[in-house]
Amino acid sequence: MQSVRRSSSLIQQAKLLPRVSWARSVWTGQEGIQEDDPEIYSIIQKEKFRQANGLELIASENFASRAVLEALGSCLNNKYSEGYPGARYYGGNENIDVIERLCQSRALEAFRLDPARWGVNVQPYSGSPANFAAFTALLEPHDRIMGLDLPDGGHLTHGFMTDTKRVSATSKYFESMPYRLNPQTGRIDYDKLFETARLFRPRVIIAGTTAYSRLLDYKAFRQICDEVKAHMLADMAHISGLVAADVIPSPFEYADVVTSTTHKTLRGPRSGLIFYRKGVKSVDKKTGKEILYDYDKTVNGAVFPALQGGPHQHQVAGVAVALKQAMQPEYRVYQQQVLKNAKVMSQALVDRGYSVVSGGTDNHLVLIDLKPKGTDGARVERVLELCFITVNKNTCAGDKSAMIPGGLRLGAPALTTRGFKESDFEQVVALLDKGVQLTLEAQKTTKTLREFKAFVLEDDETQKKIAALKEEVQNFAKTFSMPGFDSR
Ligand code: DSN
Repeated sequence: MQSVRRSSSLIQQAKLLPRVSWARSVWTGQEGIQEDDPEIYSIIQKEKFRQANGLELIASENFASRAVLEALGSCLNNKYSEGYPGARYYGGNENIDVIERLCQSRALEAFRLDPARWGVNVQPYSGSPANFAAFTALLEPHDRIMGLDLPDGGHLTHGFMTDTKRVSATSKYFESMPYRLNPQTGRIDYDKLFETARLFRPRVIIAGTTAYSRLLDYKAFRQICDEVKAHMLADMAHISGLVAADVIPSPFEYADVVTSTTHKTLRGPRSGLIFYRKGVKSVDKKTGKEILYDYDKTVNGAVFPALQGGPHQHQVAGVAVALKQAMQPEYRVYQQQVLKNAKVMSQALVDRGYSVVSGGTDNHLVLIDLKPKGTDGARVERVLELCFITVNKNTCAGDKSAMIPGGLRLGAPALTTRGFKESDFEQVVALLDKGVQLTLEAQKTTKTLREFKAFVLEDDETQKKIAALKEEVQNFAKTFSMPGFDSR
């Protein structure tokens, strides 16, 4: 009786399970994604269409090459390799060791670093883990750090907190004090940073930004760090491609430790790097004894075993591929074009009456403050997204909300990879401006952001205008080449 009851309940359960098609004879693992998972395949196809037919202006994005994507989608994904080359906790790493060492040596070469003076860890999964590993290496819990405040263009991981909340883990586990921009110039206020650092006595000062269009004064950071006996950590995530191409100043002359992502201007896969000084730090005046940097031990120990497990060696291989590309002459030409395009974009925006933070750009991005135009980053981002122009809303100094900030951040790297030149960027700004005009028109009848978002989807007149602009954008964008994958 018991077994009959059990089996009938099993039959009932089986009826609730999704139907499995047994038409396919045997699964081999050789099926392509189109066959194996049509649902995910079709979403990827849609994303390819979006990327190829849209205008990608997110300053931290880029289009990786086919070679990089091939490394990412390779069998290297399958391998565990906890540890470091030559000292792994798993067997079978003879090829992985070669890849990781090659990635390390290319990373040093790409940034023109002497292997006797600099080391690099290529295992961080991305920029935020790289930064947290660097803090773990340099600090004890509750030690003090200073970074550029998030609303002023710093990164979350540089220690963001509000009046009521420690938002970033950096501010939870360490004591963070922000430095800010000079409101008059829109540039970092180094005098104020120095004054605050002398009072706060941080152990680390971060020279790094995520929405700042000017060059950093690394020498000034170094002087302040020396004065207060802090480590100088440069986070070059946004600008590392420009640094590799030697078209803007490098932080390596002054910094102790340098972190980076690898997928922004650098144009590799999503991953992270930590460079650190090694060798002789100083010579003791009394004893004449050499004092060595110990970052080698602390940085590598922080990444593994302190924070991470098995490194993502498919990413490491992709980074190695991207670094090789970064040493080719055409890469320098690309980065020079990024700078030219960003400048043209900035000027075209100024010409159309936009308020560009700090008045211009020296790097790959432009930050505009939309408040003087009578709108905000959230509304404009939504309308542009519907028109296939991809941007991100961004705080400008003084903004209180990150969800409805006043600014918009625009970057040149991705479209420059697709071959956009100066006149194309003028056209991009003209299209973007149409989107802003459309936003101003559409926001007249609504109050809240939620109402606005519903209105732009429901109002016939607005929908027609969005469709027309989207068509114009797509017709323009699709004429440019698309690296990495077949888009036609
Ligand atoms: N790196 C940030 C950006 O600039 O988009 C995101 O973490």
